[in-house]
Amino acid sequence: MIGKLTTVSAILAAAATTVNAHAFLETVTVGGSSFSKTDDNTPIWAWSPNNGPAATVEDIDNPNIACHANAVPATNAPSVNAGGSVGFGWGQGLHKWGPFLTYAAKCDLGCDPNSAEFYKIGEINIDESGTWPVPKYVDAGQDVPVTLPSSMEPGTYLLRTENINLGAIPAEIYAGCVSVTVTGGGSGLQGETVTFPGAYTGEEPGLTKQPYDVKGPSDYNDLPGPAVAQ
Ligand SMILES: [Cu+2]
Repeated sequence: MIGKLTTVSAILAAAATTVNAHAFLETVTVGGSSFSKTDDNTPIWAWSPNNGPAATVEDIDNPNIACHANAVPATNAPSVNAGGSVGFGWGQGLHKWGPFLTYAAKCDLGCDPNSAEFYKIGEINIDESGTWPVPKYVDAGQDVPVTLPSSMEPGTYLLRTENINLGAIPAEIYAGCVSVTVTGGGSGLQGETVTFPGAYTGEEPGLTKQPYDVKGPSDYNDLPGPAVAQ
């Protein structure tokens, strides 16, 4: 009996671990200041922690794909210079296989993330040594970085950080949003814009690739979404 209970407990513990193998955007570092999602003045959009991805490739038109479930706009947009960096602090528990993408849309506080026109401004792929960015940054306790293009025109932006989990069937998309005020800058990003939902069909090679087929960036050179804007 004790043995059986122990086994059941072990199974429940394993199941709990599996369920918790999901994570959300918890902190952000903007212009040298760090904010937590629980801060009153956080620029991180609030969301409902539904213990799952924002969307999957079978659920690709889910509006939650923009900024996670039931996202609510932040009320603070801290300043950062165009050409500067932003660090996304994802919680531990993201899956190991997949890239990080960063998108940016001109979007005032209170804007609708589903109608925002996003440029892609960053991609972090598997590296030449075969290491994906989750183990490289998140599991190592480091922020996932993006450098804001110096061409960005000044204004309020919605930054969207996205992690794709190629290891699940269907593949999962994790997303979080942050509002920032870009200062300085240039005459505007050049490139294609997309909306979320709308950016992906779910059938892109970059969303359907099997992780065991990816040993390095040459095996995964078709990340979903538009080219990185200049
Ligand atoms: Cu998962």
